[in-house]
Amino acid sequence: MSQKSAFVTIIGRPNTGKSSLLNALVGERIAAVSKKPQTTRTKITGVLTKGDTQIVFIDTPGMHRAKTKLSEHMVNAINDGMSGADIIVFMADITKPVNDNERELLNSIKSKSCKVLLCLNKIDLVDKNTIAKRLVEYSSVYDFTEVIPLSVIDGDGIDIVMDFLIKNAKDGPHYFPDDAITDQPEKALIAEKIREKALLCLDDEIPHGIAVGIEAVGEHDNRLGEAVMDIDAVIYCEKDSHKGIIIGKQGSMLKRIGQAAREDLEEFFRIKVNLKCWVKVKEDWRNKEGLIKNFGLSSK
Ligand SMILES: Nc1nc2c(ncn2[C@@H]2O[C@H](COP(=O)(O)OP(=O)(O)OP(=O)(O)O)[C@@H](O)[C@H]2O)c(=O)[nH]1
Ligand SMILES: [Mg+2]
Repeated sequence: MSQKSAFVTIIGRPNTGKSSLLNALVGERIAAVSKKPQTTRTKITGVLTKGDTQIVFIDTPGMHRAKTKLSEHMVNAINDGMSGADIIVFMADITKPVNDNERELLNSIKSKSCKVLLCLNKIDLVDKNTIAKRLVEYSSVYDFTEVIPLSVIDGDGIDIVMDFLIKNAKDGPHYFPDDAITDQPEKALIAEKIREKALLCLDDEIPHGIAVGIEAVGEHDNRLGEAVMDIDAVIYCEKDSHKGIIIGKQGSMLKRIGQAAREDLEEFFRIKVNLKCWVKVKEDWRNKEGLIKNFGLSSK
């Protein structure tokens, strides 16, 4: 049987549902998803092998104007993610009109020879007229290979996206083992799950300043002879006042974040988890190259 493969990079403005699509296509929650823009900070690889075809997905941070050193790395990660793509999935939020960031991003890919699929996401939130209107709007900016309106949340249209990708895969080797779902190291996956829960629980202002470091991962058998995964994690923030909020009254917020993260980790790794979380302040870390690198967020 001949093997087929394709590198598929998902790009678009923040909060359009790129990571949600990656998770839906791969069938596992690899990438953090939240309603806050700029959730994804670095490129994240997801892998799906169906029969003779392997699709390697690259989820990227949402395109935005860089304001911190971290944002510069995020924007680099987008370009880096696109460099080897066979297919680009341009993800748009159908509830919003095309904006300048998107025009710029689309202009920048005009010179590329790869196929470009437009996914108009969140059709669960609009009527048929809006779908038609956006279709015309986006098609006037770029000559897309195909346009698929979808709702990742409802699982509506995912199969059409999948069919398009499989149809457009080319003869080529499988780059990952056929049962792989990601190339993210275990520690990175754990850190992202904890950060996702912090984003979920915390106010708008703090989340962008949060990073999660995993200090140790181990395993032991409990008294019942069950395997337990031990995780020591540190949630970093930029100010003492933020530290107080993350810990909460008598530790209530940290407990909430930790509990939600533990449940998610147990489901993902299918093992009992003993998660210990601390909070530390690293002032202005988003502008410090050393710390950005430490948190695994450097694009270099
Ligand atoms: N209503 C609706 N919401 C959706 C849909 N798909 C994703 N969302 C929501 O949109 C928000 C953003 O989703 P993400 O997947 O984190 O978006 P993203 O494009 O990866 O965002 P960044 O990483 O910040 O660039 C989340 O609250 C999702 O639950 C959809 O089909 N319909
Ligand atoms: Mg994302």
